[in-house]
Amino acid sequence: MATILHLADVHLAAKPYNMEERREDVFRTFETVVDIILRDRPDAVVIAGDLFDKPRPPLKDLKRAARLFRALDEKGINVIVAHGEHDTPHTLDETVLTLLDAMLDRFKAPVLRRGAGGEAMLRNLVIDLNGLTVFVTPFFREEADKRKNSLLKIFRYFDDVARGRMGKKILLGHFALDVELPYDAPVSPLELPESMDYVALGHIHSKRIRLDSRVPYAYPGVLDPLRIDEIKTPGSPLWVDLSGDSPGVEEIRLERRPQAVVEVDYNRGSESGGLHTGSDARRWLVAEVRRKILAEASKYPGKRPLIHLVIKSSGDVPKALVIREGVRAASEAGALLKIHWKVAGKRDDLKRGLVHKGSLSLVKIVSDHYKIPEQASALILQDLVDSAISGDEEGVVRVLEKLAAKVDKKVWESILGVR
Ligand SMILES: [Mn+2]
Repeated sequence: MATILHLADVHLAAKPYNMEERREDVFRTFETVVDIILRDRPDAVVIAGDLFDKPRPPLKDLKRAARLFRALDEKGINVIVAHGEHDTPHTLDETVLTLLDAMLDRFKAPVLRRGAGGEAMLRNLVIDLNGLTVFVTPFFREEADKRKNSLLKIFRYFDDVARGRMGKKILLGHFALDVELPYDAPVSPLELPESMDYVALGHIHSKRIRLDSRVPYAYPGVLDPLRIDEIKTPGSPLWVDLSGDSPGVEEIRLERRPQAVVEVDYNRGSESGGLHTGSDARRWLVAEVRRKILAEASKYPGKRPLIHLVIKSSGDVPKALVIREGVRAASEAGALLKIHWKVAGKRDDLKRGLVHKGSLSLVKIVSDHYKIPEQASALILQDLVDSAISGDEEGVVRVLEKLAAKVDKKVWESILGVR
């Protein structure tokens, strides 16, 4: 056992910006990786969480994924998958990953189950591959401090098992390390089980390769950038060579749909260059939107880039005009277009509106109910409103999940009237 392919944050069935083309992109990119796997035949493929974007992907997406994993299975490729936050349901149930595990011989996605005595069966989490042992960290939907305890307990068990074994050992898991992402990180690199040769992680969407850490670890990053802030730091699958004393890691370059950001600052148009009247400013805006989209798209001949048009303004923007001109220019240039509105002040206005509307303040209700500061409550509600306005269904789900994770099970039970 010498080489593994390490992937994470694939997010199959994601549909960024509600674009069918992007849903297809995510699958295509993954299919490219599957072709590489079939050609180069690593001893194992490890996927460190968020293989699927949602716990219940559409059946057509599940079918398409199942075909790919069956192809790998039939060629004798071992695929070990950890659950991530996107593919773990909120209820204790089977998952699409445990379903694939049940269907395929060489596809393993272990979860923490309880035995007859109610004892957690940690043994299930250790996958033996003939000279390579993969220790799969289960995903815990718990608050950071509880998660930390659960993880440390499991790491201790893994260390005990690993010490008695020959061969190479890999820890696989979906969580942040505090030095990489201080927010919501349950553990530090020094708390990783010491007997591992390599720690294959997922969750952080920008690539991190830390082979000089006490226990070498890496995050491959997101397979196909999903959000505008991920464009400049796309992830890549990692070839990990474990034949030496320390692991060697090589990034696999993938071709993806080009994505670029162009920005139009409406303030500049309305203030400078003598453009004082509203109609002059609007003419300037329309011309600028068109010019920037065409110029950017021309950098990718023969491709169909996704152009992110960011409109900045400190006041009202004629949105319909921007959308009409943007769509027209993008279609002429053969590009996909996503418009992002950065209209300053709007956020604060809305927040104030949420706080002060009469005696019933939504912000106050949420803050009382979830026992979080009003500021946090306002931000969460703002995210919810923003996502809803822009038709970002996944954004809405993310916010609701965040709220759900903060609430004690007892509270939900009382809300739902179950005992
Ligand atoms: Mn992810």
